[in-house]
Amino acid sequence: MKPRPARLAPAAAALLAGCNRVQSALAPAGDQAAAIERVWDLMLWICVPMYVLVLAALGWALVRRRARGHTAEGDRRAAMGLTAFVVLVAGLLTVLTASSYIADRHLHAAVTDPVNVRITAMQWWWQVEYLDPDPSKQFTTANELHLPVDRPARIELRSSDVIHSLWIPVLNGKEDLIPGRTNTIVMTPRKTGTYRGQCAEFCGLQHANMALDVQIDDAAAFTAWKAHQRAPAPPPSTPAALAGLHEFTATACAMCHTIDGTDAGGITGPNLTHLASRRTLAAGALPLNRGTLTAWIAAPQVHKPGTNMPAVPLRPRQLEDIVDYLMTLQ
Ligand code: HEC
Ligand SMILES: [Cu+2]
Repeated sequence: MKPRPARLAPAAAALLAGCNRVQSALAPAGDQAAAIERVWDLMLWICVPMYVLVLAALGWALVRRRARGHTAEGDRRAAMGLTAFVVLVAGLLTVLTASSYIADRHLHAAVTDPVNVRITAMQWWWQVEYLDPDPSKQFTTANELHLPVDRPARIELRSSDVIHSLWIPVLNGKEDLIPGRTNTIVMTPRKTGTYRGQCAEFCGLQHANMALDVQIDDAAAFTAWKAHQRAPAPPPSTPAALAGLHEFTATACAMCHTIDGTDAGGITGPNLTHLASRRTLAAGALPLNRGTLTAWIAAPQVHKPGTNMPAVPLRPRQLEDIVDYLMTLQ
């Protein structure tokens, strides 16, 4: 995978994402997106020649009109030509309708042994829960979706505030997340790699900064990732990190964020248990590193104006310690 253009403005990064194939419906990495792409290809290859044909006929008609007046023989041929054209159009429309129907069957085909995930959209980030019949094996992360290759994923979609839409173009089409409703979408990845999804339904001020980092791994890497995410946060190992954990739980942070294995149990913000293992911060608004993390906590409204995370007043020392601690949350 090519390195991500970390310093570009998010809108430009999103645009480029379409070109470097991490977020392109024309570079499918899964069965459902491939079925959609087949319809797209067919439409292109039918509609482009038809368009050219119609324009050619129009040009021909314009020239002919001046060349000759109309005769009975000419009228008969025109009627025959027109009838043939109507039959052709009806036939091609039937092909397009049938292909769209077949693609739809692919998108909604039953799957066996799926990975079960629940994605809840919030203004303006994604909560991602990995479901398991055994509750002790469930865990929650945010703004990243990891899936194993060659195994279907059944994703339950919910919203906690307004209507959002999940779109991971390399895996499937769009599906709305609607408050008070549960939708589901199935994705069967076929190619490992790093991809990108994006909210595709205008949902307020930071709608454009509502991206989802998508990672398709082989089965072994996925299992290892899952086992790691299920584990509680590693205990702080340096005095600064220990102080950071204390500041985190003593200030407002813990009211909104959960860190498993600590007293922090807030649920209005993303789960931070393994924050440092993510690639991005605040739903793709920033790449994740020490500098951006510090900047984000110091002034979230500067980096994502309107975000539901307030700036919590912290002394420089407190901020440093909290960042020290959060960076240990691998
Ligand atoms: C009133 C609730 C609230 C408080 C208090 C709060 N946050 Fe947040 N935090 C949020 C929300 C909501 C988001 C998601 C913002 C977004 O992406 O739009 C967030 C995002 C984050 C993220 C990015 C997480 C990710 O998955 O990318 C970090 C890190 C973070 N907060 C750390 C902190 C720290 C440290 C404090 C204390 C100094 C704190 N927060 C205080 C609500 C809060
Ligand atoms: Cu949204």
